[in-house]
Amino acid sequence: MEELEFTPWPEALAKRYRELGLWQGKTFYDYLCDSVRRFPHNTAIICDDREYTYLQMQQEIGRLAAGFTQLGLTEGDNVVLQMTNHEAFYFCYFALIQKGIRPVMALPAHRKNEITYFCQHANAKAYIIDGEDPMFDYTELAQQVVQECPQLKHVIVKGGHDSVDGRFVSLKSCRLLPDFEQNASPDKVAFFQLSGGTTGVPKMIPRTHDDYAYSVIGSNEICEVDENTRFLCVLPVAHNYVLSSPGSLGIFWAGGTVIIGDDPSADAAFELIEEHEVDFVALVPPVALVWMEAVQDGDYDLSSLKVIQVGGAKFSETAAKRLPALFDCQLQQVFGMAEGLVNYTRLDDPLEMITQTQGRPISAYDEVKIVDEQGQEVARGEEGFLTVQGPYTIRGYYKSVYNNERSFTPEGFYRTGDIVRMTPEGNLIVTGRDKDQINRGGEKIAAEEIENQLLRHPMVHDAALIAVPDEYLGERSCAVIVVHPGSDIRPVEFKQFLRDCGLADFKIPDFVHFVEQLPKTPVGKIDKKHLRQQFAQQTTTA
Ligand code: OOB
Repeated sequence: MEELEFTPWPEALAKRYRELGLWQGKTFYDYLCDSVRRFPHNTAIICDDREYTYLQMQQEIGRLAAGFTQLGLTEGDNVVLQMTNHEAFYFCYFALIQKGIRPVMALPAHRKNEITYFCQHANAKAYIIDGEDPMFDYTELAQQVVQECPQLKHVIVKGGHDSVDGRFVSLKSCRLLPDFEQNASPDKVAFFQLSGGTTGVPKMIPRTHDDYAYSVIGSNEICEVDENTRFLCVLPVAHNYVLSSPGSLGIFWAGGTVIIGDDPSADAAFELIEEHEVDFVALVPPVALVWMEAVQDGDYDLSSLKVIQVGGAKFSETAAKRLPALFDCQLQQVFGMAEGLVNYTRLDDPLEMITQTQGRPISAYDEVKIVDEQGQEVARGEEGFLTVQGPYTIRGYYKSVYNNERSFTPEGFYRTGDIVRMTPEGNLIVTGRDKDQINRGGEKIAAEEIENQLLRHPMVHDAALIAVPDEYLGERSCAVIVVHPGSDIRPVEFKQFLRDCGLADFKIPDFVHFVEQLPKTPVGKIDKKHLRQQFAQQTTTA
C-alpha cells in the first residue's frame, strides 16, 4: 500500500459534512482575518509586557509570511516548529499556514531524537526554534539536528544571528514588508499535530483547515467563548488541547485575548490571572491539584475566573468535586485527542455529570462506537474500547501504512485505545486504557519507544516500561530491566543513557528496577499487567 500523506474521508461523508455546513470551506487565515475586520483594536495577545491588537498581529504574521517565502519556503513544504510559550509561536504558525506551508508541532520538551525524526520523516525544509530560552540551548540542539538532516535548508532562530552559510537565519531577518496574500486551501492539510504515541516513534497527524476549524468553532460554542474572553495559556502552546479546545485558536477566531504564561506554577499563574482578569484557563490534572492547594492561601484575587478546564488525563472525582467551590467558578472536563474527537462536560450540566464524567462529543455527527474485543458494539453502560469517526477525526496518519492498519478499523473508525463506558445521557467515563502508553499527568509516553532505546544498551537483555500509580501525576513511568549476567550498572546510568539518546525529559523513567526475568503471557508477550501489579507499590529509584 502507498504511504499517503493524508487519508481523505470517504467521498460520501465529505460531501455530507460540506452540505451540512460543518466544513465551511474557510482557511485558518480566513477566520483570523474575520477577527481582524470585526475587532481590529481588540487585544489579541499579551505576553510579559508586550501586547498586540488583531491588526498588529496580522501585520506580524504578514511580515513573516513574506520572510518565509523569501527563504524559498512554499506551499506543501513541511517545517518543524518548536517554540516556547511566546507570541512568536502564533506569528510563525499563522504565517506558515497562510502560505500553505505545514508546521509540524514539536513540543519544547522534544530533543534530538524526536526532532531529527520529525525533520527526516516530514522531509522538513526548515526548523524554527527559540534561541533565547534561558532553560535550554535550542541552537545547540539545532546544530546537532542539521548534521543528520541534509534536506533541512534553514534553521530559523528567534533571537539568533544569520550564519555566514545562510543555514541559520534569525527570525528578525524574516520580518519583511507584510504580505497578506494567502496560498492555502481549506480542504488541504493545514499542519501536523503529533500523537501521544504508542509506537516506537511519535506519529504525525495531518489536520485540514476544514476539519480542525469545525472542531474549534464547535468548541467556542460549547465553551461560550466570545470577544470578551480572556484565556490564560500556561500549558505548551503547541499542544492540541490549548491550541484548539477551544484554546488559543478559538479565542483568536472569536476576537478575545490570549494571555501567554510560561510557568504553570500557582504563584506565577495567579499573578497573571489577577493582573489580566483572566476568565478562562485550561489545565492538566497535576497543575489543577497544585492550584487547588495554593488557592487556599488566598493571596490573589481570582474572582475574574469563570471556567477552569481540566483535561489531558483523568481528573479524579474527589478533586473534581472540590475544585468549583475552591475557585468559585465552573469546572469543565475535557477528554480529547490530537487525532480528533474532543469531549466536554457542558457548562450547564448538573454538577454530578461534570464531576463524574469526561463529557460528550463536540458534534452530533461524531459517531462514537464502544466495542468489545470482536469489534461488536457493547450495550449502553457497558465498558468497551472507544472507536470513532466524524467530521474532525483523522482517517490515517502521515505516511504510516503499518500504523494505519492497526489504529483504524476496516470502516475507518479511529481506535482511540481508551476504555470507556457511556452514561444514559451519552456522556463518556474513561475507565482504562488499551494502549501501551503512560499518561504522565497529560504527557504521553509510548512504552515501545523507551523500550527500544533501552534495548540498544549493551548491558540490557530485556526491558519493559510500565505505569505506576502516582497521587499527583496520576501515573509515573517505571522501567523494569533484565541486565546481562555480571553487569554492574546503576539506575541513574540508564537514565543518563536515555538522556544521551536525545529523548525528551518527560520520557526518562521515574523509576528503574532490575529483575531476573520478565513475566510472560501464555503467548510469550511481556505480561505488563503482572508487572504493574508487582511494582504498583514500589517507588524507589535506587
Ligand atoms: C489530549 O490529546 P493527546 O493526543 O495528547 O492524548 C490523547 C489521550 C486520549 O486518548 C486519552 O488516553 C488521554 O489522552 N486523555 C484523557 C483525558 N484527556 C485525554 N484520559 C482521561 N481523561 C481525560 N480527560 O490529551 C487532548 C487533546 C485535546 C483536548 C484535550 C486533551
